[in-house]
Amino acid sequence: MNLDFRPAGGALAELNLLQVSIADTIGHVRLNRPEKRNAVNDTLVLQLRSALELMPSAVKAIVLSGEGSHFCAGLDLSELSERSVAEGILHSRQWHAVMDSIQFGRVPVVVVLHGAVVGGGLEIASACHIRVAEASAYYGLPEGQRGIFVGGGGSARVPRLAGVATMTDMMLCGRVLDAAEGHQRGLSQYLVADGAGFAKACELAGRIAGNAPLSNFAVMQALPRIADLSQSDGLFVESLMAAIAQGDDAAKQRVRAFLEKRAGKVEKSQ
Ligand code: 1HE
Repeated sequence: MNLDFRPAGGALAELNLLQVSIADTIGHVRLNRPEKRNAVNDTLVLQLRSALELMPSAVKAIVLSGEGSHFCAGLDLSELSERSVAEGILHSRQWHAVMDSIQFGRVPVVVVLHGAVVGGGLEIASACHIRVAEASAYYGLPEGQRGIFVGGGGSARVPRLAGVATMTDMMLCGRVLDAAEGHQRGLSQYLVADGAGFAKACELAGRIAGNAPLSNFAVMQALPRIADLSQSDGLFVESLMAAIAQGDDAAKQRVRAFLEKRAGKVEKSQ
């Protein structure tokens, strides 16, 4: 997919630890601190939230990636040393707010993973909706070795992807999963060759951007919440969401297009 990404202007251009560009309905946010392996300091985590919030309304899907040889080395450990307990809680809650702004934001985020996806880097990845891993990607939670615990939502999100046992192994034993193991355990939905991740992510973002906005909204907002409910409550919420989505004009037009043979069929991927 050949998209003409152009650097974003205005307030988005001022986010100095990110590179933000836009091509039509797709926004691209790149972590841009390669000299520190995209380690996430307080400024970077807040800029990430700002980038999502400031995206123009024409943007319907976002691709997130990392500059340099690694996606993200996790929390910037140089900022950790002098925090009190209370400051530690607030810091973690700030990460939670930013990760929620990814997961429950306005548009879906497709993340491209390469090299180290560790600690807070894995927490960011697990807050995104679609994970495309390149062969070089590897996953670790070195918090166990650093004497700390995950604080950016990892304990809630990583087990939902890969299971409590895998996360326990990663934290207690320092187990590092390569791209193939991570894929097998559910950390990525797509596994591609090195260098192919961005194009794949753009292709997927293009498809997502072409969906009816209310369908994307339902998938982002309702699906993870239904998964946390009892089956009975979840099914009731599903009925509400289904009725809201199908009542929308976009749904009516799309269903009519299919019935009038103007819309694509469901076909096997190549
Ligand atoms: C950093 C960080 C960092 C690199 N905080 N400065 N995360 C970790 O425990 C992972 C720590 N990082 C690493 O294991 C390695 O850096 C990598 C495997 C990611 C990359 O290795 P490499 O050889 O390519 O780079 P490097 O030489 O280790 O690092 C380059 C520079 O980035 C160097 O700084 P310099 O001034 O000496 O050039 C490193 O110090 C710096 N750097 N990673 C600070 N993480 C919300 S809670 C989440 C909790 C966590 O994420 S804990 C896990 C933290």
